[in-house]
Amino acid sequence: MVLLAGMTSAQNAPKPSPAQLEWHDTEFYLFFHFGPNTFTNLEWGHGTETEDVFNPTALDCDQWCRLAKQAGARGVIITAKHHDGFCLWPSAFSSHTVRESPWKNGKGDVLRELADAARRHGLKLGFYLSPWDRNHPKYGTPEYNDIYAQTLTELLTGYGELFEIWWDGANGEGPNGKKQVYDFHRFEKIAANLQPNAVIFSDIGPGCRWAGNEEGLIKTATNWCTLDTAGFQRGAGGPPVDTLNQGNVRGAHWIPAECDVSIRPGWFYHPEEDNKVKTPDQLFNIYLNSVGRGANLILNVPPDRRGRIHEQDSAALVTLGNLIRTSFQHNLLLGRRGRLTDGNRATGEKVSVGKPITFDLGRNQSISKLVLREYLPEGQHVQAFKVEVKKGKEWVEIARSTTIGARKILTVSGQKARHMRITMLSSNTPMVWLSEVEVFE
Ligand code: FUL
Repeated sequence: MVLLAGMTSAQNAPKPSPAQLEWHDTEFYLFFHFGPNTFTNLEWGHGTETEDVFNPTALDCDQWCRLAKQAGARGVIITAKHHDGFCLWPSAFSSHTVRESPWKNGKGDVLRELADAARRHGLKLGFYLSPWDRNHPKYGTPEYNDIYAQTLTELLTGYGELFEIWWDGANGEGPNGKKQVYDFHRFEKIAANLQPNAVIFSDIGPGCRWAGNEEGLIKTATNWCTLDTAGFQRGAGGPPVDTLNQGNVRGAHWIPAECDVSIRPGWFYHPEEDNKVKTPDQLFNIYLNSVGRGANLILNVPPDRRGRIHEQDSAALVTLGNLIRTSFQHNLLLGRRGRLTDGNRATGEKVSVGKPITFDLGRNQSISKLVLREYLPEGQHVQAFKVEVKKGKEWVEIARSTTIGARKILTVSGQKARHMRITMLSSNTPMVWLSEVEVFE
């Protein structure tokens, strides 16, 4: 086959691994920032705090998971170790852990409690393990890589199957601070061996990428799951934030975006922020502009000093869950046009660019949301598309957008129609694969 300049063969285009495909289906999960900062009221603990500050009075991981389910989340990720180095489990490679704290007389393990609760509630589990460590005496020396590798191994072998591992790029060491040269290659190999189904998050993957902001948003309609990483590093050496947000058209690697945001201004719990919890409408808008633009959403909900999700946050989560459920409850197209409407993301149909695909809703119906999904096992190819409905004899355009990927949600409130057609306007390849088209009232 002869390729025109700038055209990628569908065969050569990057495609998601089986682990990434599953990750795409996870879509929305909660993040829990919990540790000494919860008690000292800091965002970045210094690593010098004494372990006795950590003492939740009524830790209840079942409550966290119950709320995650009610919010419509499919997984949970916790800060096993944040930048202060404190380990929420009794790690053999640190003396700054729950074991040295008064909580449960040093016999507790937050990760065990969360892992058990997550399994009881059918939620996937992931761990954040900060590379930057302000406590560990070996930080800044080659031996710290051994410590990190051993610590990672503990996490990957002790708590069952994980779906994601979170590597934060932040490092606040000043000009005279310690400089760690991380052996990320070694850490990636350990993860691939011990947890092949876990996707690694960092600024540049390899499993998924930071979306370039902490507002939880894909900021324009465009979001490619592909990214060029050559010449870039994690942390300060990452690609420009706009590139992280949009990805690269025909990028070399499948590294989809994950949007992170906190339900409160801070990542950790601060009592003075109890009245600054985002409203359900704000959260739903974030959902539409992350999951609805083909990214995954990780929403941070920091447990308080009791070790419970605060009442303000839990109320917002429950209403968010209701908004998501009711908005996407009745797919008016379900079963109306073969594979594209079979409700099964594991099936797809090949579609020609420029040739409209028509849908019949059976009768005149109100339409407020459209959902399109590309068939990801074949990669991501659509650059632009439009949606029209029939008004009398005329086809009238009601929406036009760029990229589809894992999921594109379009809000088209106030439309009424029976016949609808969708046309792919441009793409990386002459044929594209779609998986689902859905219409909601
Ligand atoms: C940042 C960190 O520095 C924050 O404390 C928080 O963990 C956030 C998710 O990532 O880089």
